[in-house]
Amino acid sequence: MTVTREDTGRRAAFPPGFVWGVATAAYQIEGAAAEDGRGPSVWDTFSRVPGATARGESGDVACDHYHRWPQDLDLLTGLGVGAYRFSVAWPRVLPEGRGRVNRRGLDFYRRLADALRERGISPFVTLYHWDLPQALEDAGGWRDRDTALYFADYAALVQEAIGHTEPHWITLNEPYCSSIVGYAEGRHAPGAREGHGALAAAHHLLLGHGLAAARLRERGSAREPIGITLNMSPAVPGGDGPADVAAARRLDLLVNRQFTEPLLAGRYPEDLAEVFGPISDLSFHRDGDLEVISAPLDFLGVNYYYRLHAVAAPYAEPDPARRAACDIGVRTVDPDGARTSGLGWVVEPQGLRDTLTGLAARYPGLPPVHVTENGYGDRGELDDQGRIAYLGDHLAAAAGALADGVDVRGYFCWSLMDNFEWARGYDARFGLVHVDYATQERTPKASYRWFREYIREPRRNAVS
Ligand code: IFM
Repeated sequence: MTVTREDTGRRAAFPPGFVWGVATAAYQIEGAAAEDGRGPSVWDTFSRVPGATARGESGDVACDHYHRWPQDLDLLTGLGVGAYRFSVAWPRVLPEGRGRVNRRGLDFYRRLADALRERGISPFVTLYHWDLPQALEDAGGWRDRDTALYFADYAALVQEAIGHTEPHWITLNEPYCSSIVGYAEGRHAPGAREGHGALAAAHHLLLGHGLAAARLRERGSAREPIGITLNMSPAVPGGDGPADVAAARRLDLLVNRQFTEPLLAGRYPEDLAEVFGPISDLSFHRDGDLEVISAPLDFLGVNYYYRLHAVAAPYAEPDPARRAACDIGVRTVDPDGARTSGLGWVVEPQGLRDTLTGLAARYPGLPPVHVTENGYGDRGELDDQGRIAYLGDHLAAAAGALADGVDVRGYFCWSLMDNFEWARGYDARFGLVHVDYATQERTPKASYRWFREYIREPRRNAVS
């Protein structure tokens, strides 16, 4: 069945009660990096490493949301969203990651969550969007099992402070990035290029999710749904031969199944040892971990941006024992004539529908799904027709998945406003609202107005 933007890509294609929202993350918008007792995170450290981020940029000031949040909440109200996904900065509430609590940090998030509720906007709270307290990284970071235990303590602390606002809890954002991109590719904090360490990080992030989810469930009310957000990128062969098919399968393992199999099926992927055996004995897997990790979720968050087209390639490191975990004999290619975003990312809306229907097919009993991120990057045009086309086509794809029977409950556009795009710095912009970083002036783009119209409830005819 082909679903076009015209036939299902309208508000009417989504059921009553569908959640419409926008998303942000603490380090990307807050700024105030050294204020009110916040401790340093791995991103504060990493962004100071020469060459680590474009133009040496950091989240020191970002969108200054820490001071301007009431104005940013006005933008949410003006947009008409029913939900706002933001993240809590672990080092703002626990400057050393554990032990000493920074009440001023907790107060900030309490004020924010209370104000959202007062405006009739549901908080979707991500507990970890990559800003590990530096003190914990110094002690081993996510390579170390204890970090998962500290994460659960931190989650319980945040729940005490804002659980009364009945948020949806998202334990982790994109553990693929915080493990493989951070500990294997080194493109993100903490900038490591490791084999075993990155795989241990991936596992300990999942364990941290499971431990935190159990604590939240133990102490929270039934009105605080608990989930996790994964970045899903279908890996498809970029060529015809069996070697490319095998390459796509390895990439699917690295990016997707490494996380979905333990979480949603309570098992490790069948090819995990085959692909990663040369760099790790996987000794960080302990008895009982899978039960913790696979405890039922109230929802799954899916972030979708693009598909990956994989072809077989030589390993970068000939000695298997010295390979980084991302060195799996795969190269990605862009399909000929591909449509691309303003940042050159391949645009394939069908990949969102395939992701959602593929999850439902592979995992019977899949929990309800929220698309917790989807968005378009460019250099900051105010008349951002490329973003409008991207969002419209991906909403049609989400509607297509609904038509296929997938229980999709919500859609969050990334992002409310332009922000610090990690290693790419401020030049790459994903916002519905433009931010002038020199003045901090916010200007809604054409896509802001378009999204507002798109999600608006159909008006009732006042004359009966
Ligand atoms: O900006 C990021 C976000 O932090 C995580 N998901 C992808 C976005 C765009 O790259």
